[in-house]
Amino acid sequence: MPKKTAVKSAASKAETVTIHDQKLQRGAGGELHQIAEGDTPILTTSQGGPVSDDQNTLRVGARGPALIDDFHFREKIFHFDHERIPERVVHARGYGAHGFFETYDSLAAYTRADLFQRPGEKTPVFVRFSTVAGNKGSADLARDVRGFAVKFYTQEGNWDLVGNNIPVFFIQDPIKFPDVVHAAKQEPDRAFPQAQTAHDNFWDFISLTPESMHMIMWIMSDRTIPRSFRFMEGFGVHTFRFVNAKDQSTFVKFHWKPKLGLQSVAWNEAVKINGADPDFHRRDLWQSIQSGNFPEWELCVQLFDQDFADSFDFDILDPTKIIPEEVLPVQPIGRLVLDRMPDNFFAETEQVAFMTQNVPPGIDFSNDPLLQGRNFSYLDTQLKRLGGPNFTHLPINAPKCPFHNFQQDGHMAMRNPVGRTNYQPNSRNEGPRESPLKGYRHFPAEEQGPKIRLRPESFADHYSQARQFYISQTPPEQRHIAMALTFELSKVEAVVIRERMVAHLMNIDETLATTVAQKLGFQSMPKPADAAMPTRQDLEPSPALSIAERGPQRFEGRKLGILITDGVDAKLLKGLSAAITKANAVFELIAPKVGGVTASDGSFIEAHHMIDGGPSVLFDAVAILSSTAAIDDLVKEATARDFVADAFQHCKYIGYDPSALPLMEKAGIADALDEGVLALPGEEGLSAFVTELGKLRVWGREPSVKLGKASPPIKG
Ligand code: HDE
Repeated sequence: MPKKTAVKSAASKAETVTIHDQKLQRGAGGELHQIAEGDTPILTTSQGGPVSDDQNTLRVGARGPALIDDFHFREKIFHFDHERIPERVVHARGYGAHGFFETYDSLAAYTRADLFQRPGEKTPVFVRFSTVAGNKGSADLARDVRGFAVKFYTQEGNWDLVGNNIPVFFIQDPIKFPDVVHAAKQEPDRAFPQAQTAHDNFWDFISLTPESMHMIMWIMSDRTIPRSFRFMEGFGVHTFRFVNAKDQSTFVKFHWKPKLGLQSVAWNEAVKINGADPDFHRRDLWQSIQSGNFPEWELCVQLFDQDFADSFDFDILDPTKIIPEEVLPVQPIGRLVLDRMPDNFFAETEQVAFMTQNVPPGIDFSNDPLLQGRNFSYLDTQLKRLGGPNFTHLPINAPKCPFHNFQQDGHMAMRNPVGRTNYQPNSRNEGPRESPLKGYRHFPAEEQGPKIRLRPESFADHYSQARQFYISQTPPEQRHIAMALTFELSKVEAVVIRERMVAHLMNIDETLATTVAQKLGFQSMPKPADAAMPTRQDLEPSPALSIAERGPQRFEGRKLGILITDGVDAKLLKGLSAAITKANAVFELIAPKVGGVTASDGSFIEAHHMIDGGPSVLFDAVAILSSTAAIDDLVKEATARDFVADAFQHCKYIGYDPSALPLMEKAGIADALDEGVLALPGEEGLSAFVTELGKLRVWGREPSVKLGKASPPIKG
């Protein structure tokens, strides 16, 4: 290789070249430079110094060692090296959006919180959805609890309602939080599995923690594999207090209800989505907001007084319990609309600092021990994550109402007081003052008792509500719980842990316990786990706990995947897309090759995906619109066969035109066609077809494609 040592200036070697309309200069080593011209701003260092060459470090000779004089290189790399801040210990993977909350009616009778005083009042909000266990780069469809954290920028300070999509939690005391999180995350020696609870550590901890059984029923249900953030409920979990202007308190539990209804995916589908599009939930939120389909939730409350609390079956301070909606109705008090994506993910979604202790006057805490523990933890964690006490100076965390105090200095201080007076009382009459009337007043609850480490006896029933949740599910949902438990426990190596778990299930539902035991290959059933309190059999099922019971019965907000080929019936395709759009749903076209297809009328139809990149798991329902001429080629594509077979086994609706029947045959479903596999009607019937899609899934199909025949029962 020739060694060139001649030293010339870059400019003297530069040659102008044009590549795809881009005018660039080529340097001596063949590298391309974009040079500022006309009004283009000049690249500078962070100190404002103009940069002449951003492609080559400063060296002794063209092939010599680098020089420490190169302050531009050093600054650039220094900044890059420090781009990351610690990811959240839990809820590391998240996605956020801006929007507003609109109050329906005045709640002045219950709370003096400013945002609830005036009907129609709009309060800006920022919402961050998250998974819990996975690291920042983990996939969206992990089986996991979802965070649902809302920051309301009220006129009297920020209110953070930091909730989850599940209304109960694993533990009753915050001192166990590090343990449950350590156990759930990847095992410390091997650093896997990532974003999964299907491993020994998690189930070891859980099987030794009966208080988590209610939560286990929820996380093994379809709630933990939501179709999208838009179709999830949210819960404040703890009991809070509303406090009115007369300092009277009402207990309150918060619920978020998605306007488009609840929806989840199937487990086998979730696994495949994670491969096909690990950003499935992010993309869904991004696409719907960017296209003007703003997701919406209603904020609902359950309000109750001390008498209700005293007479209710369980302790209202216990975060492993709910108050069923059938016992105490949820009342809508306002709506949340998300209508704007952040301009910058890091600045907003990553740096947003939620804290349960951010409450405005009129909202107060109960003695739920978990809530009290959280009130310590969230401030503490922000200091570590955001690097200093001034994280409220970041725009995403700053209040949007006037604020004044004497706090000063610290790392990265951006709000710096002016003048001489930085304390009060002061005799100069300068600076802000307290307001006993407007300021936050804690509810003066009377407290007494010995200083003690003791769990209340009223927290001791760990199985009754777990059972109530299970018996409130439809048979397909119960099947999913059994399948999820089987899958998770099948990944546990220690047999004793599996047995301990099945022993707990015996206290919840014997059929569930037996089904799981059969699938795990048990030869005999273990004895039920020792219970502090026997499981109550008298709690009525609560239909509100089932997703399937409350299906939306409409396809609005959902996505149809239409597989098309050359020769597709142009009129049918046009009619189907119009019917989908009319139902406020969307569709995407999938074609055998990149680009698109030529339709029956000779027009070219652009496709959104090539079949390999658009598997049916990405859609709520599918339609196959092929042509007699193209079907032979299509059936040869393994991905096309998977498209149909997966849609079928995930219990989706499948619409097809007659030319697609050979594909059904090759996909192995031609003999199993049921009420969810529909020959597409003529144009006039298409809107009825789309109405049918509103049923979302044909769960009745599942036993024929999934669990197979029941194994013979195990003797106890
Ligand atoms: Fe959290 N939790 N948590 N948590 N949590 C955090 O705060 C904690 C709990 C929840 O999008 C951390 O900023 C303790 C229940 C959400 O930024 C940390 C306990 C519920 C988010 C923390 C709990 C939640 C967090 C980690 C038991 C549902 C994400 C990073 C006493 C009501 C917020 C951070 C976001 C985040 C502590 C239990 C919801 C470490 C100690 C129950 C949605 O402070």
